[in-house]
Amino acid sequence: MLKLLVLSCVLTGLAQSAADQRTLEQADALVEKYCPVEVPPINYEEARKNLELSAGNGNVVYDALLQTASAVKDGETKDLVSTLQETVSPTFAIRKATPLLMALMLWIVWHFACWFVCCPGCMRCCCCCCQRKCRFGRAIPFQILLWTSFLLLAGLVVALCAMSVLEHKGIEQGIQGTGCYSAQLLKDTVAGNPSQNFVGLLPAYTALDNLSQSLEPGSAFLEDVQSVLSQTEELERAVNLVRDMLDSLPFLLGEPRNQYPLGYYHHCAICAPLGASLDSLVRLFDEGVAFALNAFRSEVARQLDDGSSISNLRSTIRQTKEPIEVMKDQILDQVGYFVRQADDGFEKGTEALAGETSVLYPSFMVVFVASLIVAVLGFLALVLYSLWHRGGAAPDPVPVCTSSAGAMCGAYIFAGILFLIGGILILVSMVGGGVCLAMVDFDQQSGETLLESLNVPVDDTVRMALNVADRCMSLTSDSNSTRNVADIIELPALFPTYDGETDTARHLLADLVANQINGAYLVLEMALATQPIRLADNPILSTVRSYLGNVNLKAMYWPSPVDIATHPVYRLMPPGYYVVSALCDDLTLPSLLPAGLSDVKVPGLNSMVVDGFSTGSGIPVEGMFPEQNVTWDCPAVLQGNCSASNLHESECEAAKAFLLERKLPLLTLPLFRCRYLQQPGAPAGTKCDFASMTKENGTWINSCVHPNNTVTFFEQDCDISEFEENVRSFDLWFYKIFQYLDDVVQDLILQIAQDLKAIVYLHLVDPVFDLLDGFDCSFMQSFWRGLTDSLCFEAVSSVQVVASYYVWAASFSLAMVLVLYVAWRISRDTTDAFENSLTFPTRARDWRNKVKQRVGYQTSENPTGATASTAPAEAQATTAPGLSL
Ligand SMILES: *[C@@H]1O[C@H](CO)[C@@H](O)[C@H](O)[C@H]1NC(C)=O
Ligand SMILES: *[C@@H]1O[C@H](CO)[C@@H](O)[C@H](O)[C@H]1NC(C)=O
Ligand SMILES: *[C@@H]1O[C@H](CO)[C@@H](O)[C@H](O)[C@H]1NC(C)=O
Ligand SMILES: *[C@@H]1O[C@H](CO)[C@@H](O)[C@H](O)[C@H]1NC(C)=O
Ligand SMILES: *[C@@H]1O[C@H](CO)[C@@H](O)[C@H](O)[C@H]1NC(C)=O
Ligand SMILES: CC(=O)N[C@H]1CO[C@H](CO)[C@@H](O)[C@@H]1O
Repeated sequence: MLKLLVLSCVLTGLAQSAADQRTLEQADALVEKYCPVEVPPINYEEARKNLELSAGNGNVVYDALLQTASAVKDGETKDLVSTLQETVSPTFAIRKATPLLMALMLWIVWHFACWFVCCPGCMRCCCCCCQRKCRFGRAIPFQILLWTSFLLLAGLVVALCAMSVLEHKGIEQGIQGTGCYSAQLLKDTVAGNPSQNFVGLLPAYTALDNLSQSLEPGSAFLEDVQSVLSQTEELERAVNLVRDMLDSLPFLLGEPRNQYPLGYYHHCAICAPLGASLDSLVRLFDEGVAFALNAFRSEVARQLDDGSSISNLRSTIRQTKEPIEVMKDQILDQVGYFVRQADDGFEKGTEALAGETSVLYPSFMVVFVASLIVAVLGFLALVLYSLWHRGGAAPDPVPVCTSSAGAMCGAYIFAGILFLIGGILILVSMVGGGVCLAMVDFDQQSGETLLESLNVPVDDTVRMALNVADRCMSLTSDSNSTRNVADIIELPALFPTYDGETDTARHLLADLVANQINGAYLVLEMALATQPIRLADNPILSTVRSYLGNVNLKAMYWPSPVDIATHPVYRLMPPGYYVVSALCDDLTLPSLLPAGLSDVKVPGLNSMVVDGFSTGSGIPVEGMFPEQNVTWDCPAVLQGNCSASNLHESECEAAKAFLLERKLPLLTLPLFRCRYLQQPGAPAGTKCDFASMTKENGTWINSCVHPNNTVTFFEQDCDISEFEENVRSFDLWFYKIFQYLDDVVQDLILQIAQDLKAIVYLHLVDPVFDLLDGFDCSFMQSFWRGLTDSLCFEAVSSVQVVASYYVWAASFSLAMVLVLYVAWRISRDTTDAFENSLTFPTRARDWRNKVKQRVGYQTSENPTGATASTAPAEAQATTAPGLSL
């Protein structure tokens, strides 16, 4: 059962990708077929004005739709028609509806007028008044007027129809452009567009798939990483050792009991400056190659070796794959319409309008030919009129009247049809213009409003899609804001601080792993470029080591004047003794010490008790006792009676008390805290001796690092000599551990900075960054601009132009009807005037006589000349109804 399920999944997957492939191929073919389109340069301002004009003041229908929607949302009952009635101004409605109304009117009038025009009998019944013999009909000025107005109107009609033929190109190009840009969009979206920096949804999907595969436990990538990590483990050991030793010394020096032995009124003079000078060594190490190298290695290990962050990344990738697949399917589905060759595709849908099967050109040609025919008919009618019209002297020959009537009816029908077509086209361009304005102005806000008004629920997914569309496609969106989908798409945050918190795809994909590793590598690169690789012989280290080697702590514990000055007894001690150290002898401190200590002459206890000394400013300070009156064995014995002192007795007592109670204990009691490295594997409290750490046959042994690559320390109380030894030991420690570190770095630098970096970047960092950078969706704006250019600014505006041409042509054609009507009317009136003496019965009798004559082949006299013209009139009467139907 499970197998079956998996099989069917795989099969649908295959089938789907095959269908996708086919659609892509069709898109390719369509791009070949339709692209490139030459869109003539567009004056957007003017084109927009035209669109607004045809869509109505600020897009009337669209506004009405939105108003209706908001009204319905507010619970009012309202429909689109009533909103339209409220919002549309009467002038606008009249302007849009006039051509159709004209067509309707002409159609109605036809039934009353044209047969009536063409039926002489009725004409006579209605307009007896008009039956007269016009003399001016032959007048030259009248004829010139007639001809000029006719030629002008006919010329205009034919020219307008000819110009409208040219417009078919705009419509066809617009539709071709729509096909081209849609196919291009589909192709770019799914397969990618390197020139516009878009990777394509299919490649993106594949890349994510590859990525998640290489992150599966046990993948070749992870195994490679593992092996390099284990080969370079020693670096971590060395760096941890150095790091912790560097931390340990400040601990030692900063320990309060070492700085101010509790209650002993002395402070450590070297501790603070030594700690400060250590800072530059710590900085050297922290910014150095070894540390950066280890940081990079540890970052890789942290991200890839331990399960949680890699499984987070895997799940993020899975999450990202989903919307990408949905997007791909949506695009293939929606835009696929423009590409599919099936019956419901765009190509089939527009067959009639574009391409070889287009009926646009033939239809425009038919209209044009019809206009020519109408013009030629009118021309012929006027020629006949000019040739044969007698100016009322005699009845015109029959063709004069019939031809002008025919031409007139032709022009009339033509005008009606053109009004109808033009009216329809105006409505089409009004709706098209409205849609186009909405497209041109599209942004997230308008998209949301439109969806709401169409009653489509706008949830977070739709909002995200709209946001993407807004930033990617909208022609009005801020050009400075990002066009990278990875920055736009929001996914549920990995560690949300509140319910429903989201985060951009870029953060989720990159921040987790790639950014961290990349950041660590950038630091390493920086260190490699600017820092020395070896540190053991670095001057900063040498300085610190020389400080450490020259430490003499007994000479560096100095009385704390403030404490003494506030003590009830000690405050009587002469201030000259404030500079006396805890060392028995005087000492001039070595010059290789931090400033403030180097070359300082420090008086010792002997000078204080017996010898005296001079301060830095040269003032002599006497010893407490004359030599013969004291028993002094530094630091064990001090016996002297202050009554035999060099000082006042009280001063002497104070100094003596201070010496005995606060100075001598410093030298003998375990007042200090020492800090030792724990020997790995030994009972707690076993010191690890730096002497045992040696380099043998190229490898370091006994480095005092635990198997878990850390070091541990322990502390214990100690006297000042041990403490001094403790501090001084760091000199040699630093020498050895930095040697060790340098050796390890030298061994492993290539493996980490090149091999490990190459593996991780090839399989993880670069793919992630490439993917994220390859999501620039600017190509969608090109699509949208191309689509609006071709569909709106070309096709719709061409339709609009054709519509106005036709309406004008129809109007001129109607005027032409008037001109022909004048000619016909004159001719008709003259004819009628010659007939007007005859009543209907006489005409009937004549008719009978004529029939008799024809039947009997007899010639007989015509009673009057007028009857001769009745026959043609009758003939016309019989043809007229035919025309009128
Ligand atoms: C995905 O992996 C396959 C083979 O492992 C490789 O051929 C293909 O180029 C990779 N695709 C991407 C986008 O990395
Ligand atoms: C876009 O950025 C440029 C420079 O960064 C700035 O001069 C311009 O004002 C910004 N435009 C907008 C619309 O923010
Ligand atoms: C110090 O000397 C005085 C007299 O010189 C004497 O009275 C006193 O007892 C002596 N003090 C001590 C502690 O010996
Ligand atoms: C170092 O090498 C020498 C000779 O090659 C050998 O005798 C000695 O045992 C080696 N020492 C260690 C610690 O391996
Ligand atoms: C490493 O091992 C030592 C000794 O076994 C132990 O004291 C220390 O806590 C360990 N450190 C870590 C980080 O596990
Ligand atoms: C100041 C004082 O008392 N000095 C005495 C020191 O000791 C000698 C003898 O040892 C005396 O002579 C001094 O008077």
